[in-house]
Amino acid sequence: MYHLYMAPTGNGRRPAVMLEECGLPYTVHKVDLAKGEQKTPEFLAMNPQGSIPVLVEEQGGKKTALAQSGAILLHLAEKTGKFLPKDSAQRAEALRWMMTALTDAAPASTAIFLSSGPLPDKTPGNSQFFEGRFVNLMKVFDQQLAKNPYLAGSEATVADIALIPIVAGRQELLDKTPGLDHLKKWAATMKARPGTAKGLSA
Ligand SMILES: N[C@@H](CCC(=O)N[C@@H](CS)C(=O)NCC(=O)O)C(=O)O
Repeated sequence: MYHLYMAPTGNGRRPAVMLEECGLPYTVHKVDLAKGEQKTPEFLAMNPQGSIPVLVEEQGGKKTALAQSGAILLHLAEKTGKFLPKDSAQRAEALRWMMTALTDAAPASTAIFLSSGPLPDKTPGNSQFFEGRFVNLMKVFDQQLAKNPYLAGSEATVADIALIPIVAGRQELLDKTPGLDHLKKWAATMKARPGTAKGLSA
């Protein structure tokens, strides 16, 4: 049995999509970030970084907590044998695009969020700058998706599960951006998958 501590953000929903797609049973525990619930002693005992998501795994009376959405995806992929190709070259490709989503696209999306609110010195130029950076990255994913229906080939992998919450969270920006047809088609395909749809609504 799994317990997912999350908030309705891209990072929080990523493991929910993976759990759904793998068909694993789990309970969602919503963490109110605005109230600082991620900084309570109970939460910090699970993740000293004080951030969501955290996946708690209960097995044989033992509980283990795992933070970082990317680590959660890989852990579940290894456990279930799903969404991580066995072939070494395909596996490398899946990991490459998963990391581009997690280490490049996710922070670029976070920068848009920060410049629209929490950043102390805001100017409209900042938001435009960060939106431009995000769209440029999306063009790279779009080029890759021109070659194959999914990021690492003909099947969905951890790469697609890593990226979809980011793209879904920036729907408004992407809708007003011309082009990106392959990325938009891929997003529609991903969102039509029942597991992904359920995970994205967590
Ligand atoms: N790289 C981390 C990012 C986690 C993260 O930034 N979580 C945010 C919400 S999306 C959070 O908990 N922020 C609250 C805080 O840091 O106090 C992951 O992918 O899990």
